[in-house]
Amino acid sequence: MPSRPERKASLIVHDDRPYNAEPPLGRLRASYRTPAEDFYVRSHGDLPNLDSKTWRLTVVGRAGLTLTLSLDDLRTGFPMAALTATMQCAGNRRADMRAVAPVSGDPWEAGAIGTAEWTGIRLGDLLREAGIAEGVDRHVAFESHDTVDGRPYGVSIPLAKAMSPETLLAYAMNGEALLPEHGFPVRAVVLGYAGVRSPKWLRHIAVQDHPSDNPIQANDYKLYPADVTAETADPAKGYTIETMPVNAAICEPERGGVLIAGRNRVRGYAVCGDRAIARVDVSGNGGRSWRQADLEHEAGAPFAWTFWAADLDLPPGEHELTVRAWDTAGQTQPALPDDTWNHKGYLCTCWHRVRVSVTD
Ligand SMILES: Nc1nc2c(c(=O)[nH]1)N[C@H]1C(S)=C(S)[C@@H](COP(=O)(O)O)O[C@H]1N2
Ligand SMILES: [Mo]
Repeated sequence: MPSRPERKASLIVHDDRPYNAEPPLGRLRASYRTPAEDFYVRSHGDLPNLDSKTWRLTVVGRAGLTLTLSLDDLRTGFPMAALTATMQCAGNRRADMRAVAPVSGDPWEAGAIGTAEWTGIRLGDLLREAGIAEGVDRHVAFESHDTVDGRPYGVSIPLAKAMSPETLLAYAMNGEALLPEHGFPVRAVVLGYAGVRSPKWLRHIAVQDHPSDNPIQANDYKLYPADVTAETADPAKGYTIETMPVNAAICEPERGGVLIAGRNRVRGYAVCGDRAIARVDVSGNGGRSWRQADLEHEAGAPFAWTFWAADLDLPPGEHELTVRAWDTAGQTQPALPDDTWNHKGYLCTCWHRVRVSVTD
């Protein structure tokens, strides 16, 4: 495994502190399971440096029942669970929205996404051990070791999602211990939801009858209408971002690339929170005509992205390549970033457009 500075040097770094970085898209498309060192890093505070030997997780379950667990307790006390799944930041592709009008936050390109095999235990198994049964109108609140504006990072998810088999507490990524920047020693992996609901560096879990009042949950990661500004935003009225919508990106060629006229292979990813991708359309002329991409589905990875590839015959000149995916509910993506623009720049799902020059 490359060292931390080496890993950082090979990513596109948006900020040093907090550390935020994404891989170049060509590298992202190179392997279905993203190597941990190529996986985007999104952090809100400083990266904690934790010792797995002294690390403990506290879980407040049924009234009066609190569990304190070591990493060994998790490994040996519960059945192991592994799932290949995609994690994606709600701010993925924000750069495209920023082109319409200013938005807050880092200008992520389409690399704030990655897919890994996550290994750990099912959160539901742990909650049952803590005396929790399925229930509506209840929430599972997490707290982490990193601090954001003087408070621990904290979010919550509905109890039903926490109890579902696709919600894990993971201690390994692609068969190896988590890297420090991805949440060592243990993080939640809430598949199909925006990355923000998958807290890293876990330290505390509580089942309660209201969502977390932590600012990350209560104020941030809300979807607002286009006419709401930073000044007028009322978090109580914003929609809490959970399940991710259908999205797709062209990874190769890259924006501004120079190609040779003739047949060119275009490759990328398509993804949808908790549904499968049914179809991917690719265009060599900005969406005036489309052709079908070949899809690479992975059996047994229902929460993971679909890789796609298509050959386009491109004459000399300037061209706009674009892609749109369809999910199994027949839903597709808006054409323009204007269609879903919001001042936080979340959930940018417009057709991904890549301008290239084609020479003889
Ligand atoms: N404790 C903690 N967990 C966190 C965050 C964080 O800053 N602190 N960032 C969240 C966000 S917004 C995303 S998109 C994912 C990113 O996970 P990664 O850095 O492993 O790719 O982690 C989530 N979990
Ligand atoms: Mo995120």
